[in-house]
Amino acid sequence: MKTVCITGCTGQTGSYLCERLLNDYKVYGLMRKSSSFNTERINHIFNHPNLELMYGDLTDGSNITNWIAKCKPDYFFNLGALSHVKVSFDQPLYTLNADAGGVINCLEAIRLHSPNTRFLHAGTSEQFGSSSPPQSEKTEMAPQSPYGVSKLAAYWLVRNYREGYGLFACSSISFNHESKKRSPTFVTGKICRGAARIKCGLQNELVLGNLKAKRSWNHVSDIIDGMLLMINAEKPDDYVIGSNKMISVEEFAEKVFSKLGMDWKDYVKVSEKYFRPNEVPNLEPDSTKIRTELGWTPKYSLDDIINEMLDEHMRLAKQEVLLKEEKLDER
Ligand code: NAP
Ligand code: G4F
Repeated sequence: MKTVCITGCTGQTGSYLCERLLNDYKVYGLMRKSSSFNTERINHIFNHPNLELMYGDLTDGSNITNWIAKCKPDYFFNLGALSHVKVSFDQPLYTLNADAGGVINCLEAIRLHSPNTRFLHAGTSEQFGSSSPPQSEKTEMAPQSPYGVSKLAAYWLVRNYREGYGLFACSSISFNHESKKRSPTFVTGKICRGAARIKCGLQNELVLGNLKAKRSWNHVSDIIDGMLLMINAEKPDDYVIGSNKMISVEEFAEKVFSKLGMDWKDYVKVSEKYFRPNEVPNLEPDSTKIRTELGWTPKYSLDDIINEMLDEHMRLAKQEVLLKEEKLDER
């Protein structure tokens, strides 16, 4: 049976990828030690015989080296990262260490201990920063945050190791991807959760930051399809992955609230607290290269994504209401 290493397996994308591969591959997942449970997204597969989890951190080179030397995987997906753009301004050096230094740790370990491993790094549209949309592989990269800068460094490191050492190493340049497992610390999750809780009487307002920024929101399953095509391609290369047209945060909120029969303007407030020192105004993918060279065909529309996220957050909000009522009954 072929083997796969996945960093970030407790995260949104990593958990979907584990689930997708488990029946056909032996999957080794790297998870961080945390003071409370951080396996919520993989609890349903936690005891699967093909899943082996190990504690680790991308910033710990010896830990990554030992892991790769032991597993010698056929495939390696580096999905672990400090992935929150605003938090990267608060923790710039940690972000550089984890999101760029962590990639050096992976690439060096592969070069020295498992040179036949195929390596995919999760790059991001944040690398394009202030460049005009639509963005393709040829667009100038002008990142606007410690996160974007770190991911751009990682992207160049991957290219260096591919060209210098002949490793099969590639970077996906993925646009925003969402799902029912998206953390509500990101704006789509925050809006869907907030609207559902307002609908169920659990909160009165939703406080957001910059409503004018535009993003292309895609489904995580489509992005994973692209990653799998890339890592199985004849030769390693970097590809933009993303398909949906960009819309603003404001338009996203309007769609979500109207699906629940509400007017967003009655509930959404804006606070400086959620603004970033630099903003990335417009991100929209030109994914011609991956469509024509690898036959990538995305399946999810923005409406599909919002419906899935809202269903989940309505389910959670209703559960919360029931729990509250039970507590009242106990008194
Ligand atoms: P996510 O939900 O935030 O998951 C990030 C994962 O990385 C979590 O499992 C987290 O562990 C782990 N992690 C964080 N710091 C780590 C470290 N120092 N060492 C090891 N693991 C660490 O992110 P996602 O949405 O799944 O994104 C997956 C990858 O794609 C990330 O690299 C992200 O930067 C990139 N990306 C995401 C998007 C998007 O829109 N989702 C777009 C482009 C690129 P805990 O569970 O313990 O926190
Ligand atoms: O949901 P966001 O935090 O995602 P952002 O910054 O686009 O980053 C995500 O996508 C990247 C790909 O382009 C990934 F690489 C990265 O890991 C992450 O998954 O913010 C989206 C937009 C921003 O312009 C932000 O300023 O929404 C705006 N926003 C407005 N109010 C907010 C809020 N963002 C958050 N998180 N919270 C707010 O209250």
